[in-house]
Amino acid sequence: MTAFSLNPEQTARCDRLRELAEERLRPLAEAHAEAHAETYADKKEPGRVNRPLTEALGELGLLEGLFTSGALDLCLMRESLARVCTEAETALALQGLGAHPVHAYGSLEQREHWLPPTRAGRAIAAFALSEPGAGSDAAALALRAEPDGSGGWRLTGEKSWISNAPEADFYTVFARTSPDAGARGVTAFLVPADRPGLTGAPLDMLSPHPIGTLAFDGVRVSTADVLGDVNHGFRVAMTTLNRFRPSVGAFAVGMAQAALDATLAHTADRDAFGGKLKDLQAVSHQVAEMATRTEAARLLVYAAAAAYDRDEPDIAGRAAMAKLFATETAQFVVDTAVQLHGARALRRGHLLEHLYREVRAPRIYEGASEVQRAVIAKELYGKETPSA
Ligand code: COS
Repeated sequence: MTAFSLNPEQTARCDRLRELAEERLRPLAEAHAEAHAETYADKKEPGRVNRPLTEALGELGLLEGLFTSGALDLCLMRESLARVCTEAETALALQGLGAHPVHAYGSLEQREHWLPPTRAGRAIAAFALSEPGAGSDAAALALRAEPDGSGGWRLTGEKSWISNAPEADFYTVFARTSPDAGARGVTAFLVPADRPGLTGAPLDMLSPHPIGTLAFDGVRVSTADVLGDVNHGFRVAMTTLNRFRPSVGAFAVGMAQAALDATLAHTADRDAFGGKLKDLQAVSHQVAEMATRTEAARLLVYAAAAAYDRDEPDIAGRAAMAKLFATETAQFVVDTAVQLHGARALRRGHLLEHLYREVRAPRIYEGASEVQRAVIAKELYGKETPSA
């Protein structure tokens, strides 16, 4: 293992993924955007699940990779796709986030029923943790799971900002089975979308991301629907996030790299003040800064993912550092890229206009930057305090 460069086989796989994204996936993302073109007018059509795109990810074997690859390979997949097609990247990631709890904690029946269609891209998965009153403070979640008198429960309450809702085919739902028990009173359930009493609505967000609310009106679940153990669902949520947080960083690195590539091309080509833009030190130093920070973020992401694959003890903190640094870096890089391009970058449909909208949410979802700092600090102070 080198610290840290990819081997030729990994580099070739990333190149191939970018080609596939270019040839097979981006046209499907563009066709979907075209079909929902009102999104770009003032009609504000919310983002919708792109089923043909998800099925293509299945046909290309990329969804299979979600369940067979290590965390580093997952990062390489997400970074490569993000450089070319953020919609494909996100569709892939959401299948992973929603289905990982089933893969890691599901019974044989649950896995056999749901994982093959999820891998094929025919069943859409979603991870339902956040609530109107519990976002960063996930242990405060209040969706009630009340005993139904026959060994099962009835779910009552709301979830919000759930990616792929309300169109997903199944949800990994975190509900409160023990009142007043905080993180120790949460249970994870696999809830098929067609359960009576489950409804939802799409939300219109800054970027065309499929996301919505869910309402549970006495939805019945049984012991066969539990993922893991009763009252141990918080662990299911946290370990899923440990796996995915470095890869959110990889998504951010992919977007930063795409913005950097566009900026290199533009500043080398654009005439200004009797030369090219890149001849201005104010410009070239900004580009150097963008490249340096992107590379630092990439290394932190790869290192956190490799630590996860080696099952090292301080995974939560390293995953948090990777996600924090990469998402904040991508925001800086994309914003600087917009600045160096000028007005053209803000035109609807420009790559950077798209990235500018896409880059904001990852600083919030799967644990806001403030939560990542809290996780890092907790781990630092939990360790033996060094003597002064
Ligand atoms: N990995 C494994 N286990 C973890 C963990 C992690 N990253 N974080 C917490 N846990 C475990 C703890 O070990 C503890 O277990 P025990 O009860 O067995 O001791 C339990 O979970 C509760 O931990 P803690 O008391 O630290 O929980 P808090 O209520 O303080 O919450 C944070 C911790 C803030 C880190 C958590 O609420 C969080 O991650 N919030 C953000 C949620 C999020 O990402 N939402 C977005 C959803 S996806 S879009």
